[in-house]
Amino acid sequence: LNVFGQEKIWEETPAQKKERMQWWTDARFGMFIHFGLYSQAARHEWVMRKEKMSVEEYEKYFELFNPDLYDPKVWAKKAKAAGMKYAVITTKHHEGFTLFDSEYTDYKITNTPYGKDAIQEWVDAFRAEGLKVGFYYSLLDWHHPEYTIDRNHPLSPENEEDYAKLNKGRDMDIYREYLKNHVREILTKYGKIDLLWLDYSFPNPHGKFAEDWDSAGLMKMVRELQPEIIVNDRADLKEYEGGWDFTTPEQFTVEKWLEYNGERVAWETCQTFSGSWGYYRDEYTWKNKRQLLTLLIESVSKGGNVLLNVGPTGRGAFDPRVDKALAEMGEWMAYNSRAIYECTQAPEGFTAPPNTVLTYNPKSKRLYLHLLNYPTKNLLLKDFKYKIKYAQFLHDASEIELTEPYSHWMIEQEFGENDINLVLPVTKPDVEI
Ligand code: FUL
Repeated sequence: LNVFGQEKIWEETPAQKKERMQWWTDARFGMFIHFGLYSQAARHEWVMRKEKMSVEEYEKYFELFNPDLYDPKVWAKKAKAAGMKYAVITTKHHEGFTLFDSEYTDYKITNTPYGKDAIQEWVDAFRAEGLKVGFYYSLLDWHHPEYTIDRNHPLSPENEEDYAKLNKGRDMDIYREYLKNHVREILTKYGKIDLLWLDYSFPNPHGKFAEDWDSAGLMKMVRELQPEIIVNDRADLKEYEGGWDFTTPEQFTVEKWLEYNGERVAWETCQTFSGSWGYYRDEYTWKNKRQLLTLLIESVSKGGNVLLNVGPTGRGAFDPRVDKALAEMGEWMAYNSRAIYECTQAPEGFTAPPNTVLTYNPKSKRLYLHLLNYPTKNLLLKDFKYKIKYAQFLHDASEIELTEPYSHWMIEQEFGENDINLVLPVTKPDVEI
């Protein structure tokens, strides 16, 4: 039994867990893909809920779905070029439509004009580029007739009393079986799957607790089917050992590494370019290159991953704004990914100087100092003197001079016994080429 007095979901030592998660911890950067019927509405993946569409109204997108430009080989090449090491695709989002062929529903891609299972091809394409593959699966389902109508549901009523009426005859037992069958399908039909991203369980007055999904039973099945799989934390299971492997701060800048029950836990922040996860034609609030790179660097400096989302269009292609952002990140990664992959926060005792961020590779014992604002010539490294041996630029491996204080001014400027000075060229080298 576990600390909650329940039967243990999964037997594994912390060392085994660390090993199972190693590729993911080293990878640091992945691509999230939100692709579904909502891609055609092009105004948010929650459009069904936001505009309170009935199942019948929404089905127009099902009848039209034909992503003729869908070529996951192109997507995979772009992800790889951006420096991403894994990818996670929505096999079913809250709308209930499946991108995979399923025995358990007719509301699936093979019944649209497109007519083919999109997932096998996707897995093959990303694997071929050497990326790890993950599946997102929504526990919520706004299409299934047995699924409880709650506040998030497109059919949610104005009045509290009407919930009971509307839910009369809806049977979550049936839905629970259905979702389990789906998860079994996606974890058995496509070979080895590296990651499962379930979404989401937040307790609310109308249900959606772990019992609604039989989360413990679901997780046991998942671990049996794919013993090496890595699973996120959105099924409302309390147990870090077995119940979930990493936590998922959404659109959130993590200030400090995250803890659970007093222990440090693995985390991955998922982030959009512009706000919406599904393709949103008229959204113009895009993060720029500096924001995206800073997000990645800062996340790694706190021991976390970034899962950056792309919402392909209804025709199955990436928006030019996505291509531009990915290419920009790729240019930077081509020279700087050594400061990202396998890296984590700096060891105890290192404090980043102002306007800098530190990342550290514990295997190679390299410390990376990211200069967010390029300083004028001298940068004081407080308390670094006896901890570092040598300094060089990352982009061209050229040596950077390290000096003792060389003027009275410096000595008067609180230059301590353990400090050292980094002498940078006055002109910032063009590290992005
Ligand atoms: C949320 C979902 O409701 C969003 O649509 C999106 O999938 C995001 C990653 O998770 O909880």
